[in-house]
Amino acid sequence: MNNLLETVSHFKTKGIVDQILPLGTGLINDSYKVTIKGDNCPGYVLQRINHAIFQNIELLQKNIYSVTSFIRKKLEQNNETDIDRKVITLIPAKDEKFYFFDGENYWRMTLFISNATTHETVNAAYSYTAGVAFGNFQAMLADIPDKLGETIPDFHNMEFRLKQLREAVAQNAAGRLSKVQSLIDEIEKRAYEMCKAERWYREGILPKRICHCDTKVNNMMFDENGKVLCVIDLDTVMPSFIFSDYGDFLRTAANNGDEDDKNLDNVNFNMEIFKAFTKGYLESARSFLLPIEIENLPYAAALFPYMQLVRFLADYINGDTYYKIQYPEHNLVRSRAQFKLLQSIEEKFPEMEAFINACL
Ligand code: GN1
Ligand code: MG
Repeated sequence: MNNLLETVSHFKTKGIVDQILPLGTGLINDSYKVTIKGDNCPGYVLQRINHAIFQNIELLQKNIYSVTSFIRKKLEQNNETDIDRKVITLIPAKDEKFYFFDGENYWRMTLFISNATTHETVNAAYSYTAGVAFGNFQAMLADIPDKLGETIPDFHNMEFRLKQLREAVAQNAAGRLSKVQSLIDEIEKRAYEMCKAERWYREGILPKRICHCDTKVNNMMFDENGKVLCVIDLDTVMPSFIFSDYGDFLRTAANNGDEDDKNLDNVNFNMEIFKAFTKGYLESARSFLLPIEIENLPYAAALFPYMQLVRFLADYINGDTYYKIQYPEHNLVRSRAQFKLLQSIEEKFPEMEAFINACL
């Protein structure tokens, strides 16, 4: 706590720190809740930014500032109340920067969002509101004047992720290749089809828009009545295909099992969640979506478990250098669970297409 306390002292916080405790289950950054004595202040979130992964902290924090200040302005224009719970508030450091570098680590602080919860699983009603919220998030950012950079270049570029996997396979750094050959064959069988968004982008028929790019269900804050307050974890907000946000939410929320479920019988695609989320998303995003975007929502639902499979498996083959793991085979278990989810989604394609058509 002493070092953390020292770190906090470099930011323009108010009040006297009471406690600093670990927060959340993210696989990339380390987060802490900073509570303040008395009850005038909701407290803060302190985060150590993983700068092996986010290599341009200046750009990262500039993106987040652009996005949060733009959303805040829109909320103010709409006369919304309780704005500090509906958008993230960055706390500047004493030198006015939105991060602090201690010579080794980069840190940032935001206002804690009080009386809000995140969920690892959601029911259909929550998924519907989440769909509306992500559609709104994209719609709100449609006319942002600032040009956002890619905080992780090629983050959701499927061709690039496959290239990384193939490089990992060629190097076989951890000697794990023989264990995963059948998964690699399954990946390669689907590779051409899964890269179609990149091809359409080059042909000029599929646009990039500002997306969140990490719409895991636990990156959304709900209030006490199950209403969505805001979207958190804005590190990856950048130009991408809308498939990113639609697909990654379903990957996590519509999985009956866990992302890293060891029991593959648990892992199945939940059509009730799919329907509720899709209905909400189309209601708020339909006005700006192109036909090619709408028609390919089922593809998006398959693309994200596929991409996550490729990323987890590459990390496993590389010897676990990217994602935090809890046990040695964790990335392999994650990979298998993503593959099972992908298979379950593939079986449901016709049903998904029929539902989307019925919504229109
Ligand atoms: C990471 O930070 P977190 O845990 O919400 C990852 C996502 C993956 C996800 C898999 C910057 O998200 O892209 O989908 O893990 N974020 C980054 O759980 O790589
Ligand atoms: Mg997260």
